[in-house]
Amino acid sequence: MQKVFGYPKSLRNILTHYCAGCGHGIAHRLIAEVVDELGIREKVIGVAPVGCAVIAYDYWDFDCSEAAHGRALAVATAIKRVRPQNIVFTYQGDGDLAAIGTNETIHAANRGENVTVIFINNAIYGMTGGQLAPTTLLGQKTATTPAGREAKFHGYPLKISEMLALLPAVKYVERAALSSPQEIINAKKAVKLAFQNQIDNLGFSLVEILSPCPTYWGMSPKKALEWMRDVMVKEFPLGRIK
Ligand SMILES: Cc1ncc(C[n+]2csc(CCOP(=O)(O)OP(=O)(O)O)c2C)c(N)n1
Ligand code: SF4
Repeated sequence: MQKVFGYPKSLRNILTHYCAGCGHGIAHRLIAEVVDELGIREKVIGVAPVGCAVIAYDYWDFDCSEAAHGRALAVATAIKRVRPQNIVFTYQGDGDLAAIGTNETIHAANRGENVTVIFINNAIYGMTGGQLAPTTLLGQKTATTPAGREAKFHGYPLKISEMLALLPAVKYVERAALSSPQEIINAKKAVKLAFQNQIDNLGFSLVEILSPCPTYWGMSPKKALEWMRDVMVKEFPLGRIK
């Protein structure tokens, strides 16, 4: 019988620590599938973030490093410059990439480092208890904005992808979502292109992936998918930005 579906070699078959309905596990799998399909498992080096994905390296079956909060792109820059033959990517949440790591993110992008960035935007700090993130939506209730985010006090949701797309050294930016099977297929295509660009030496590529956090959105997994589709994508429109 022809085999039509299998477990990615780059993903370990172990129990997940993520909450029910969390998007991190889906995003991990997409990366594992892409690494397998591109045949780069022996060359790839992932840089894991802080946040709920801090132990992403427990799930991926290829080489990984860890980085302190927000420093993933500094670590990735160093690895890629010392070992240009490797394929280097960072996997970062919005707190990691767009708050504490804003400096590293902007300057690595501005230098056009030939690395791949997978940016998981769940509009909240997951690991530390659901505080406001730069990407939290206006009106969204979090542990630190119990009455909802207000522009006057907390600023507007930060659109990192649109900001980075303005930089001349940035090659590719796309926003995808894990809100439906079709969107997950689109997200995988974007992740694959972001890795292929690095293989082709084209420079900095970033894929932002909107990802559900049912736990700190205070929603069921099903409602979280609906909220992404009906509300979140209006603030963060999907598609290729650059
Ligand atoms: C330098 C530093 N400051 C603060 C923290 C605490 N901390 C750990 S995870 C986290 C938030 C992570 O949120 P995000 O990046 O959005 O990832 P998520 O958990 O939502 O996937 C914070 C503030 C830390 N680990 N290191
Ligand atoms: S807290 Fe949110 S981001 Fe963290 S594992 Fe749970 S659902 Fe995922």
